Amino acid sequence: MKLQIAFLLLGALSSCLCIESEEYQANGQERKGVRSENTFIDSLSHHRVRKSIDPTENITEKVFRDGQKYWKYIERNSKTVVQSALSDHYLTKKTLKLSFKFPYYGHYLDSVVLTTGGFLYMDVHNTRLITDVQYLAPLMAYFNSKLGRDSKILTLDDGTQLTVQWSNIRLHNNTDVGPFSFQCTLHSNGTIWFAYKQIPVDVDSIPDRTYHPVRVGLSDAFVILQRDRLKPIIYRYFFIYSQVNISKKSVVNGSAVVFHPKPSCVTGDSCSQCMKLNQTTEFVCQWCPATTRCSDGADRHRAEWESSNCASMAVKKTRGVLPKEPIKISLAEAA
Ligand SMILES: *[C@@H]1O[C@H](CO)[C@@H](O)[C@H](O)[C@H]1NC(C)=O
Ligand SMILES: *[C@@H]1O[C@H](CO)[C@@H](O)[C@H](O)[C@H]1NC(C)=O
Ligand SMILES: *[C@@H]1O[C@H](CO)[C@@H](O)[C@H](O)[C@H]1NC(C)=O
Ligand SMILES: *[C@@H]1O[C@H](CO)[C@@H](O)[C@H](O)[C@H]1NC(C)=O
Ligand SMILES: *[C@@H]1O[C@H](CO)[C@@H](O)[C@H](O)[C@H]1NC(C)=O
Ligand SMILES: CC(=O)N[C@H]1CO[C@H](CO)[C@@H](O)[C@@H]1O
Repeated sequence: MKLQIAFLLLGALSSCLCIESEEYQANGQERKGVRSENTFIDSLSHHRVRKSIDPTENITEKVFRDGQKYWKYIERNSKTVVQSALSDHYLTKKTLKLSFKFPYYGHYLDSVVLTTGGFLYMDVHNTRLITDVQYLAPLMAYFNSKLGRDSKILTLDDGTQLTVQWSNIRLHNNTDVGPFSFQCTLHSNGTIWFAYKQIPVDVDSIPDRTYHPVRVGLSDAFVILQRDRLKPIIYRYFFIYSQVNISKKSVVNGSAVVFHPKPSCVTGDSCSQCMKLNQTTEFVCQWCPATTRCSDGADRHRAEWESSNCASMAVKKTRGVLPKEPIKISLAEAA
C-alpha cells in the first residue's frame, strides 16, 4: 500500500524513477526491494492550540557569530568513536544509545538516531518523515560521506554530554563546493550546542531536494495512530507542536547556536508540581489524574491524553493558589 503511494507520488513529482529509494535506511538493511514497515501510512500536520505560534516559546536560542568556544575538539579523544556504518554512505541512519538521559522538550530520551544528513532524529519511529518531524539539525542537507576519503561521522559520549561531528562531508550531487565540518553537542541538562567549523558555501544557496530539505533548527511532534477497520494498515499522524528555525545566514565558519530549554508542563510528575509549573511558566499546565501526567496538550503523550479524555477531567485549579509570578523571558536575538 505504502509502496503504491510512494510510486504515485514519485510519478507525480518527477518523471525519473531511476532512484531506488530516497529514504533513510538503517545500516545493514537492504536498500532495494520491499520495505518492512509498509503497513504504516504516515502524514504530517501542524498542531495549533494557540492563535499565534511563537517558535521560540518552548526553547530560547542564541546565535553567535564568534562561537568557537562551543566547538569541541573530539578527534584526539580516546573515547571518540568513528561511526563507520555512517562514514561511507548516504541516506543512512543508525541508532545510538546514550549513556545518560537527554531531556528533549521535557521528554527523557535514551537514544538518538544518527544520520549521514547532518541531523539527528529524536524519536524511534521508522518513518520516511524523519527529515520533517522530530529532528535536531545543525545542518540538514543531502550529504554523502562516500565522496571524499577524509569524510567521517564521529561521536563522543562522555557520560554527561554527547557530541556528534560531521567531518569533511560533501553534498551528494555537488562535490565542487568542498567539505563541510560541523557538530552538535547535547548536554544532560537539556542545553544544545550547534557549532560550525567549515561551511564552504552560503547555506541559503543549497537547494532543497524533493526528498531532502535543507534545515537548521529543531522540531518535535506527537503521534496519533489510527488503525484501519478492515485492512492491516496503521495511519500515523505526526503533529508538529514546536519548530525552531534558525536563519541559514547564521550558519558560517566559526559560528554557533545555543539552545536553552524552558521548563515545560511535561516535566511535572505530581499534581502539586504541575500546578506550580502553571504558575511559574508561560504554559497553561493541567494535571490528568487518569494518566498521572502534567500537560498543556502539546507533548508526546497527547494520544494518551485524548484516549483518557484528560481535557474534560483534568485538574485546572487548586484552591488558594499563589498570585502568578511575573515571568522573565530572555528573548532570542536571531541573526
Ligand atoms: C520553518 O521553516 C519551514 C520551511 O523550511 C516552514 O515550513 C515552517 O513553517 C517554519 N516554521 C516556523 C515555526 O517558522
Ligand atoms: C543538485 O540538485 C539540485 C536539486 O535537485 C539541483 O538544483 C542542482 O542543480 C544539482 N546540482 C548539481 C551539481 O547537480
Ligand atoms: C547546562 O550545561 C551547560 C554545559 O555544561 C552549561 O553551559 C549551562 O549553563 C547549563 N545550564 C543550566 C540551566 O544549568
Ligand atoms: C571557511 O573556511 C574555509 C577554510 O576552512 C575557507 O576555505 C572558506 O573560504 C571560508 N568561508 C568563508 C565564507 O569565510
Ligand atoms: C493556570 O494558568 C492559567 C493562565 O495563566 C490560569 O487561567 C489558571 O487559573 C491557572 N491554573 C492554576 C491551577 O493556577
Ligand atoms: C511541551 C511544551 O512546552 N509545548 C509547547 C510548545 O510550544 C507550543 C506552541 O508553539 C505550545 O502550544 C506547547 O504547549
